Amino acid sequence: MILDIEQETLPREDLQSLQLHRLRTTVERCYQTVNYYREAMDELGVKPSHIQSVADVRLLPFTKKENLRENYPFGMFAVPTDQVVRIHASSGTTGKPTVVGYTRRDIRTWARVVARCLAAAGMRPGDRLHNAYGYGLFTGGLGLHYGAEELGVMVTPISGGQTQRQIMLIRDFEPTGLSCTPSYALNLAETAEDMNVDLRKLPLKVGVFGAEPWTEEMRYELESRLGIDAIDIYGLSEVIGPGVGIECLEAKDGLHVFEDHFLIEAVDVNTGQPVPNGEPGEIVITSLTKEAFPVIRYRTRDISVLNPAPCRCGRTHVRMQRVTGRTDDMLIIRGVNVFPSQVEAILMQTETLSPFYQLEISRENNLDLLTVNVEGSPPLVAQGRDAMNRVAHKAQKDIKDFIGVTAKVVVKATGEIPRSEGKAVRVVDHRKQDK
Ligand code: DLL
Repeated sequence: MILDIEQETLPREDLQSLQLHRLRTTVERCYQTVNYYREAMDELGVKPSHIQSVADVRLLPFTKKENLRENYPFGMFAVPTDQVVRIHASSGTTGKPTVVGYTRRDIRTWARVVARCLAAAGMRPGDRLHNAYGYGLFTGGLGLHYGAEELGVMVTPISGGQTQRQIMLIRDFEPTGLSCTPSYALNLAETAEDMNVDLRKLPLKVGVFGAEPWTEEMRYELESRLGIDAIDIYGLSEVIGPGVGIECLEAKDGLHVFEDHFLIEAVDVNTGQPVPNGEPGEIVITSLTKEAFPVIRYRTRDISVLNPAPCRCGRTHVRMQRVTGRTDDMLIIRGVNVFPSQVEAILMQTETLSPFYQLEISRENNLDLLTVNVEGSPPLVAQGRDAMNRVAHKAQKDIKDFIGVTAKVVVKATGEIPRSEGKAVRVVDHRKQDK
């Protein structure tokens, strides 16, 4: 029997009545205990008693990252701090981090949803997980760690870095699962190849990869180089950390969001109005069971598409398409919108290129210039500069044809692009430094 599968296969009606009960409790608590929520609701003239159905969530105000920052560090907590047993924080590119807190029960809830994720990825008690997500304020390491223990999986708390040593431990401990960012998984695959360790011959069977956008092309690359099924896991510290949703092993087609804990909407980025299922929108999440740090209609800035169709795994929880990027990752190059993941897809379809790449943006004569730096495959690099330039031209043309943006592609030798140990730095924007 798969852990918690009854909750994940609830008929919609039963799920909605559970959601409504939990939503009302959450809204009531937020209103009573968090100044920010009370003021924001009062401003809209909404009272907790107005929530009569799940759809009434739309009456509630949105919460944005800025609102969390304004209440740094503990102003959004809905319990006294002596009931908070853990904090995490998201790094944030500018200024202060966003701090999130967990009660003892929150830690249990979190462990449970991550355990469900590992189960959906095919892991079972007795399996072993090599957990290379970073431990610390980032939620990846400890999130996967507690989830693995909850499921009854033996976990190696290796964190990121010391990649050669990691390969040695994978060889010696024989984990069946690997959890890390997809970019670090690629780094591990390359390092193993350099060390003449064939990961495909080891018991490793599944990778639980997330915390950054990645593409189907990258899935194929990781699956074939590691000899595993690569599964996409989603989450964000503001909502709980990893464990908001995951693909199932059966379909690998959209991430099931655990709707008994998280109420999910997709809205138009500009108007905030709901978009119909099947259309892209910004993902907005309301937590239904969190105590210390509940969130009401949190604007994730992640773009995805919701799909309520039944899944062949039997789960009834709605699926969200893999997140291709967040609104603030979107580059606007001479008026054309580009997500780094679109460039990734094109580069990875070119066999003579390796999957290590980085985008650089600069400004020349008042025009934005996008440079795509990508490593050639070792056989291409061996052929020399002319061959590398020919591939660069072809990739440049593909990027123009498929994305519509003019980019300069530079094919580099092996090892010239920095390797990732956590979330990969996909974009270096010189315009920001120049200002
Ligand atoms: O990245 C939590 C996490 C840890 C998720 C481990 C999965 C695995 P934050 O550091 O707060 O939390 O960053 C959250 O990362 O809003 C997305 O933009 C992005 N992200 C997370 N998972 C995915 C994914 C963790 N599977 C932000 N695909 C989110 C694309 C993802 N983007």
